[in-house]
Amino acid sequence: MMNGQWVLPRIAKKVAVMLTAVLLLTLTNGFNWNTQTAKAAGTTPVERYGQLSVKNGKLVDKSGKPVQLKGISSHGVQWFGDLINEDSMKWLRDDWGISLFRVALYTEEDGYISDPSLKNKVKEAIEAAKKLGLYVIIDWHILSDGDPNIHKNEAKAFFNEFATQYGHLPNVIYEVANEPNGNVNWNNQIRPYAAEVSQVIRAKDPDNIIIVGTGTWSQDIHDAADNPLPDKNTMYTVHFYAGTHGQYLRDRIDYALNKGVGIFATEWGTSDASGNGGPFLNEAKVWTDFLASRGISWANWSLADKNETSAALLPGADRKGGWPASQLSASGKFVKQAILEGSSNNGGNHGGDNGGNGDNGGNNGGDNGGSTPGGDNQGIVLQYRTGDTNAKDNAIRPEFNVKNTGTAAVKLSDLKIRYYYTDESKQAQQFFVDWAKLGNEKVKATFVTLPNSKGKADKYVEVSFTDGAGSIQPGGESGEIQPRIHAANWSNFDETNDYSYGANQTVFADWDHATVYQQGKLVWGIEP
Ligand code: IDC
Repeated sequence: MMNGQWVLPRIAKKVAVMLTAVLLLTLTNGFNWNTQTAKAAGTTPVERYGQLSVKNGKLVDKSGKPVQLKGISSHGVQWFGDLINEDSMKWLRDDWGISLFRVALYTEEDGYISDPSLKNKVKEAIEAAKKLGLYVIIDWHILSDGDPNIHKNEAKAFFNEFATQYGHLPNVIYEVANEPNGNVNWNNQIRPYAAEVSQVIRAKDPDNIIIVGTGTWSQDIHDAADNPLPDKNTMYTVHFYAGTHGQYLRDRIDYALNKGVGIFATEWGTSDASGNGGPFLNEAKVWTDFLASRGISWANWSLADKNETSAALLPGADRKGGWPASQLSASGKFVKQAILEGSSNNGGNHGGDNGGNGDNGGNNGGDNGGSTPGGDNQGIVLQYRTGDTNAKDNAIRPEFNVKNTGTAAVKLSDLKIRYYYTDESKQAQQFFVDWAKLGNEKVKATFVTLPNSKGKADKYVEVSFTDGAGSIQPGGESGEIQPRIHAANWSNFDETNDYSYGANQTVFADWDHATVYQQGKLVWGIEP
């Protein structure tokens, strides 16, 4: 039964994602943003903001005002270098409103270490950025070489050359280690490496921003926040992929901001962490809104026409800009709009002005003070479908499947799923499990009445798992869980006003209107 059923959900998921994309685009097309270009405004981003620095954990312009830079990252210059040129960057500035361009110089994977001539592409991008008045990130893109110390000597020589040649330009930003990963951590490997490379840069360039990658593919910003580098114009890298990383990582950002360190999202994608899957545009919107509210600068992955979700261009796109909508991927369209929305390229309205790192305005669901997220899971995905389409009968039948797209096994007993609804009955609630692949008896639930009802929710059912339920392996899933909820007196519900109800989602697909917690930390979904 399971096997037969899973084909359909996949197709349906694709359709659902496409519909979401269409809906999102339709909605955002209605927005009335100012599309004035840099040219029309008469100034370029670098003319407006000038020399950047870090003040109280914020990126600020020449006059000390917070600034949020937004733009795009190249893909690997060894593969998609032909998309990096003055024409394409000019187009991105004038049509997309970018203020920032990142050049990804892979060290390995046929990158700089084996082909040093690739640095000429970086120079070409810097020269173009200088002409166009764009900020440019020189990204030392370690990836398969998880420990930055492996190529430390090459890094020092490289940054010495670039700081000597370009350090006088206000355009330049150094990113000294894209994504440390594997058996490395901040205090033992990354920080010492960054201190040494920074010294080389600072000997030639006293003030331009240096951005340092953090552990676990630049997700361990809390470690950097606990022991930052002494250089005052240093910021720390957070990377996220909307299909993989959620609230726990936003909480880490707030933790770091509250400690007064500057965070820069030099790379993020609308896909999952593989660069493919999705696009997860709803989750991406939560992220871009969050970054805007905190005034955090970002570059999207990536300017490529590779056949993968995170690539902004469709295969065969023109190499020199001039891209019509028909050459943009769903991700590219979303990202272009996210850059244009509230873009600082419309004349002096700094996106970061409404940010603020001290007061989080309750956006993140409360206390992030002392608690860094402990778990290393990055990949819980909740899929949902409604088990019946009668929204006004006596049953609520939310069906779930939990996927683990992370790299570590996840104990089911560490997870809780919350499904939010309005309880018309005002009675005690009954919970049954009609079927669960992992064993009906291993699924438990409690009901919680919200102290203050929130629009479409005054109650939630919290589904949990017994110790005997076991673990979900990386790449694995729980399999279907089919619960049923009734009021004690079997009276009817009205599900049409329920926050977590998806009337049209009759086949499994990702669902962010129900939430998942791992050891009490929100790891999936959006609370009402
Ligand atoms: C991915 C590319 C993909 C390429 C792969 C390996 O999208 O085409 O095959 O690298 O080189 C990162 C990395 C970034 C990854 C990206 C998506 O910084 O190099 O690009 N990603 O996997 N960190 C998290 C995700």
